[in-house]
Amino acid sequence: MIREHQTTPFPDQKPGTSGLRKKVRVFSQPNYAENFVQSVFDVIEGKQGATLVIGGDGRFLNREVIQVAIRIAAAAGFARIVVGRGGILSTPAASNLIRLRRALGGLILSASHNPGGPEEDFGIKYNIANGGPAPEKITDAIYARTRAIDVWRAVDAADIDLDTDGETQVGDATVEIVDPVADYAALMERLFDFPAIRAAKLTMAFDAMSAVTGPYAHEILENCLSFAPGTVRNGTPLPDFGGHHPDPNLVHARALYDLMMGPDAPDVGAASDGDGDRNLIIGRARFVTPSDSLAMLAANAHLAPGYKDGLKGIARSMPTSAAADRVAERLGIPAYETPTGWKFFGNLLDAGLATICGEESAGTGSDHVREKDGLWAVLLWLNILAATGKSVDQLARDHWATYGRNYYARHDYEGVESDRADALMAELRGRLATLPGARFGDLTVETADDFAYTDPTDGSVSEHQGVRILFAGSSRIVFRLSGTGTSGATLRVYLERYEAERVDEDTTAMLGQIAAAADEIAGIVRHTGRDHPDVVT
Ligand code: VG1
Ligand code: CO
Repeated sequence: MIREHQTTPFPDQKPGTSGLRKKVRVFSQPNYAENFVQSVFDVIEGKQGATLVIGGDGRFLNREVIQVAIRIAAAAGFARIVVGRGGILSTPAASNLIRLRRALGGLILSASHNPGGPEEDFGIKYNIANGGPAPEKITDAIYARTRAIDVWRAVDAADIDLDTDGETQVGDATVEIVDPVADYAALMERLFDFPAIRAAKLTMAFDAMSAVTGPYAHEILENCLSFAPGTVRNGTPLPDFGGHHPDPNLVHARALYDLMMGPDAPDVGAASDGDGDRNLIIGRARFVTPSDSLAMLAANAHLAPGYKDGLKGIARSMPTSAAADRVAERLGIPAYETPTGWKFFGNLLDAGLATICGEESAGTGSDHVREKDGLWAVLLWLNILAATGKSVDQLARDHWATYGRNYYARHDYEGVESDRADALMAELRGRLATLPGARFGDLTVETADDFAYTDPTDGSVSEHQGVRILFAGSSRIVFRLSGTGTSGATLRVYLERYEAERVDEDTTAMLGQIAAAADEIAGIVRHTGRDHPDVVT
């Protein structure tokens, strides 16, 4: 039996860079999750008889929202609902499952790298049939629907057992509980040379950060690839990620960083985030920035079986450094520059224009799914190290000797009052026309603009995607506000400087002048009242 539940709209259900993210106490309000899930289903077509995939990163509220979503999906006409056992699916594994099962789409329950627990964050994201995040056209329609919704419908049924593989009926829908790891592990085994990785006998520390990649890493790294037991650390997903931020950067994966800089470092250090789509790569005494990692993976991808025929193109988000563009140029393939967020890569991948994509925020992936993929990046690194016999440090040095180096850092100012952050961006946008020709220390502004993107496949336009200041000599500053936070605003300032010859310098020193120029241009201290960033990555 389907029951109708009267409701009223919430005004704040606008999806951000990657789905709807809110504090758990916001999501726990009566009707809050129900309204959003129903709004998704009200907007998408073709539900009758279709398949839906549901899974999440195991954070606080995951199981409860899955039970609700199953009942609403069954009422909406889905015939089959495929759910990861225990409610677990990493974001890339969910993307793979959507494609494999020819599902209409999927609900991924995660707030990714944001912390979890009763006082922290939860999120819901809808992915479409290609396995990728819904494009803006759809997220805008979902938002519009959340503003008008007055009823949600659910099959009147009890919670189902999420922990036992097999099928259950909920109304007219069949709910299928599946192994969250098996299909994904099989895909990785097709793409990479597992025997060569085994034979290389590399040592590694992988920090799953008490988040979703634990079960995937245990199976793939320790069971399939024979890395020593204990290679995977923090390998059990916890609802509050052990009280940490599951964000694989130098601040939140500090223990891994310290290990890799110390005398007992293994060959490779790696980590992934809450939902398994980000990656951190650290060699022995060598941190690789995500922008460099994208370039190095693209330059060497042909060494892995899945990419032996080469790449069709490389795409990066606008704030990501231009290191990958130099690789594309040398390979004679196109380079694409998109707004921040994986949803902008989907069309390029579907159209066969790009094979590898990446973001400065530790996201790298390829056309094997339609999400960024943390373990995929780790495995591609391992495959390349095994095929070349080089260390991470050697590979990085050889890369810079060939291409030059893009020194790069991102400065985050977190929890800034929204009004003050908005004022900073508005003032900056107002000044853009006056900047070309202006000098800041040794730096001369060449161009300054507000990035707009026209999708080459469907012509859709996305404006106001970040302010770019380009200096003579290809140094660059980008300013934008985060679209994934749940309190206040986060100002992101991206600093970049290219050097063809001087490739072995200290990043902070190399970026000092550019950082000073960023404050002078945008008035960061004046607007935010902060004299240093909260996080530097
Ligand atoms: C951030 C990153 C962006 C990434 C997004 C989702 O967005 O900058 O590159 O795609 O998070 O990543 P924003 O709007 O806060 O800058 V994940 O791993 O949190 O889904
Ligand atoms: Co993520």
